[in-house]
Amino acid sequence: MKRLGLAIILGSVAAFSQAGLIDNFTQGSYDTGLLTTGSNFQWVNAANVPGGVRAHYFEIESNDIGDDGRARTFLGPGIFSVTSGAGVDVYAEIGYGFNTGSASPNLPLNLDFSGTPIFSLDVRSTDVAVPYTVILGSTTLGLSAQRNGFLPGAVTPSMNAVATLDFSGESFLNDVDFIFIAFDPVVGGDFSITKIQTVPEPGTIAGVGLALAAFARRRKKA
Ligand SMILES: [Ca+2]
Ligand SMILES: [Ca+2]
Repeated sequence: MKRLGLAIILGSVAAFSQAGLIDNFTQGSYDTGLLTTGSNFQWVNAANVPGGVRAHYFEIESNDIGDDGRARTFLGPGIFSVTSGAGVDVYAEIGYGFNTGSASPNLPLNLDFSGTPIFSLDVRSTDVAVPYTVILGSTTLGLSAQRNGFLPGAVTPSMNAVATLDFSGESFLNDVDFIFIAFDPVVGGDFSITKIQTVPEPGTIAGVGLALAAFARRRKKA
């Protein structure tokens, strides 16, 4: 992480809520406009995301030819989009559990991901694969875990592509206080995502399906 710091702050445990949808980008518009240098930090109010605030950080890492970069969260279409011109290297972060104006997580979300330990992104478009990092943590328990992956390359909207990272086995998933996601596209790289959610392990879903099928078979016999 570069700007959204993750200093652990002890907080009190509030009411826990079940996880699932984290963000579908239908609330809280954000647009850096064209940047050729420097960085942009924004906290956007979005009532339907955990904590009600989506923290954004966007940075021009390097720029060879004076072209432009852009980070957008569109209101309405439901897209978080990062684009960069040829020769421009950008970096973007999204955070939840950060109060407006704070680069450290200080708005404990108290989410329970224990039944939905798979962190899932709906990927609308990419040109080339995009390295990304997700950090989940509990400020109450002083624990966090990081996973790294890639958004697949050459994604188009009709592909319904999904990128997942597995946090199962982490001991603090019943008290997730902050969510941090960093995207580091290569030079000229673009991507857009439409949904962030946590989902059950595939085996859990299959198990439920098998149990239902067995139940249906028993009912038929009876
Ligand atoms: Ca907590
Ligand atoms: Ca980059």
